[in-house]
Amino acid sequence: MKTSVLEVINERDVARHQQQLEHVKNLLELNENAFESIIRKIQALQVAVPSWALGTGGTRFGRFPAGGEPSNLEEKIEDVGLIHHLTQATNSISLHIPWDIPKDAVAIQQLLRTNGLTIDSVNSNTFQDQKDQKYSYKFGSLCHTDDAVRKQAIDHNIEVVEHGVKLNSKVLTVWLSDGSNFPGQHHFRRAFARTLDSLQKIYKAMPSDWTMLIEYKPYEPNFYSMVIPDWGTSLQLSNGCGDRAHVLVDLGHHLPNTNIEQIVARLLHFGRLGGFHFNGSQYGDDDLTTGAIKPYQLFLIFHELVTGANDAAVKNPGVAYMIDASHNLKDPIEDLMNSLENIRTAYAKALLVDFSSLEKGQQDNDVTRCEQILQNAFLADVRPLLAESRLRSGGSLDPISFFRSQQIREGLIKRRGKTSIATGL
Ligand code: LRH
Ligand code: MN
Repeated sequence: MKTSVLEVINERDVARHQQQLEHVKNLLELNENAFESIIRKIQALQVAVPSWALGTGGTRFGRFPAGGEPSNLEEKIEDVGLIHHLTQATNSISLHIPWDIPKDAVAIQQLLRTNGLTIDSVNSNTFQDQKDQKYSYKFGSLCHTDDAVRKQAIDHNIEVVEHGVKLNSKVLTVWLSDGSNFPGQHHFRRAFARTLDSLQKIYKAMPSDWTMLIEYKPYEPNFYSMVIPDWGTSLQLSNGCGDRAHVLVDLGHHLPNTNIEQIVARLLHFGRLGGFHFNGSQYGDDDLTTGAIKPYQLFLIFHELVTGANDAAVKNPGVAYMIDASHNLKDPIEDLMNSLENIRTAYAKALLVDFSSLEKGQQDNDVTRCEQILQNAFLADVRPLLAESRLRSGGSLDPISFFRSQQIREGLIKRRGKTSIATGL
């Protein structure tokens, strides 16, 4: 079997990697079992990549294409396949309908298999008017005052589920841009009631083994109120639909200084944490690289997930991990690999927390001790553990330097051109 370039380069760098790994194992005083268990858990953490984040994003002020962008679903699957090949951390892709309507579901299924991928969730879109659309969503969709507009939006979500069924997905993600820009524009209680009624109709139309994820957002594109602004509203809508409806937490959808890790703990307590859209932000829904701005917050979120997973009292369904970011400056593929690395880093550090000492410190209200225990884990260098996880899964020891050393972006530009545009944000 011909040795791949990736294997040759890994072979060149493995001695240095082994050295760093030994050093970290000693520093962390990890016995063999603990070490092996952490490596296995890191290998198992898979985060879906969004089909709408493989091109260069932009803002209303400008967009600076990277070139070689995928201009159809097939090329998007190819790019996620490449990211998974190098990182071994993203074995699924989220689709946005109608941006990524599969023309030939059977062919797409085959292409997914070839790339070791599956479809995790399908996302509906009632925040844009499609050219052949009868009614506009300018004043909302599932909350609209006009039955006909709500019916159009409900039918769209049911159509999205039908596309998902053809691709073996089992998750519908609903994010609504519905809201108002001025006081008095919305009757808040009636807008909520109409939205609940619409979601219940979609929920009833879903196959019985499907899950609905309801995503909240405090503002944008509406700037006075959003019909689903916070986790409490999303939780009540989930309760109103049924036990296969859960809350989706997009990290960028929180007002400044929100304690997101406590929201995660609350949703785990109620057993309604359905999933995440990971990204980084300084101010609003900036959709920057995950963990680029607040790595400690990301660690604390994973600390809640790990302690929740280790607590038999927590009855929460499986949590869907997805990235939802857009890349205004960085190469989209590099940025996604960066996010995957930062997410696994936060998880690996959370696995290093000395839980029994922390529980004792919390029981004794020994504040300093508790913080120290978390800091010890957070300040650990887990990069060799992540590299080892990738190596054992057949990935690259260093995905971004491999991507650059093999001039993969240049190759994509040669094949797809400098101006190819990817559908999405
Ligand atoms: C809304 C959102 C939602 C997607 C969209 C692409 O801000 O986070 O998850 O549908 O971005
Ligand atoms: Mn999102």
